[in-house]
Amino acid sequence: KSPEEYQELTLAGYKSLMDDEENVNSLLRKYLTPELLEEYMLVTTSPPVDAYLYDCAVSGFEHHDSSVGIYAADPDSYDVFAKIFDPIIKDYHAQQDNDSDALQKDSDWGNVDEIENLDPERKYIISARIRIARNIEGFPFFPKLTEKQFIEVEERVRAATETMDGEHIGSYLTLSDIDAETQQEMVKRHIMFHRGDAYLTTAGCYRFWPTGRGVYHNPAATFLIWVNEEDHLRIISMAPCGDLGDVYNRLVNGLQELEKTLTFARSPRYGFLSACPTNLGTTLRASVHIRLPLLSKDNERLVALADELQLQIRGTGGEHTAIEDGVMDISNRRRLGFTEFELVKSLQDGIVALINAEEELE
Ligand code: ADP
Ligand code: CIR
Repeated sequence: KSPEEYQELTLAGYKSLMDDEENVNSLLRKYLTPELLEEYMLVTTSPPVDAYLYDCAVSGFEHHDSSVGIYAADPDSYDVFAKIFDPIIKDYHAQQDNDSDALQKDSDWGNVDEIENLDPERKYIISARIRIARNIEGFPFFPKLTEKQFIEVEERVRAATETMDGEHIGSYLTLSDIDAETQQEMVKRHIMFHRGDAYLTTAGCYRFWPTGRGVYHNPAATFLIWVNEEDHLRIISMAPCGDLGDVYNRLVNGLQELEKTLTFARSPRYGFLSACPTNLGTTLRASVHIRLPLLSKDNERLVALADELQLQIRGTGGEHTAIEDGVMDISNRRRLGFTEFELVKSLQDGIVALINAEEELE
């Protein structure tokens, strides 16, 4: 697309977003002023990526119901379009105004032994999971990854998994080798990601599908790496019970192995870089699949409690899915401004509080 075409698309996208009086909640709409639009419309990130603001904001321009509405097309997007990304990041992660210092602390996995089994009697928790996002330094993020780069990223991850040891030993499956039925079944078992999130579709996440996509996992499917979903890597540890300590330990060890061969994009201000501003910082989402039948009867109270505890409730199949059979996905909402340990501990404390509230109703 020529600069003129970009300009036209940007102006039209912005107009349709601002003219929509019914959907006024996205952070993009909140912070993208006409002045910023004017300033950034024809600016690009460094070559050879040359991402425009439009490449970042197209999803929010099209989906007015977005909560955020913007992705970074490459690491440079966060600097080049700082005046739009920075307020969005601070708003989402509830960070105080601070224009010079780091918003993210150094990585700190803390004392793994302080993270425990949250439901030894297996009354409430069906499974626990922690995932982090990583992007390999020197590559753009999904909106601007070329077909060749999708393959290169896959190759690098595949090579990095070859030295995995112990319970992390597994195999890599490239998506084009998985038939549709098996893939569906893997999605249902939370082993594989699916294609189809509308926000990601518009942002260009599924270009060249299934090229370069795949999953590495051990036979028990308790340690997994998703390759080229929303980020280059999603490193995941899971357990079919409430043993968050076990999950945490396995994640930390698996990551350390990968760090021996891969260098991940990190910024002094925002911590580890991810395509979505909501994942910056630690990039960590710790969740449990949990049934709280009594608390769930009073949804307003449950939501208020979750808000107070800085927890987010998602559906059984993940973000933008429905709660099935009472199984909620409850996780830490914040990812930036805290250490990895602090966030996992906050999820642990929050889940203990929710279980106590459930038991009070019994
Ligand atoms: P992400 O976790 O990467 O932000 P999603 O919300 O889409 O993205 O979740 C990804 C997958 O992980 C979905 O299949 C979801 O059901 C699964 N999942 C999330 N939390 C748990 C959990 N505690 N136990 C099992 N599966 C989970
Ligand atoms: C949106 O803006 O709604 C989507 N791009 C998804 C944002 C990430 N989700 C979230 O709120 N944690």
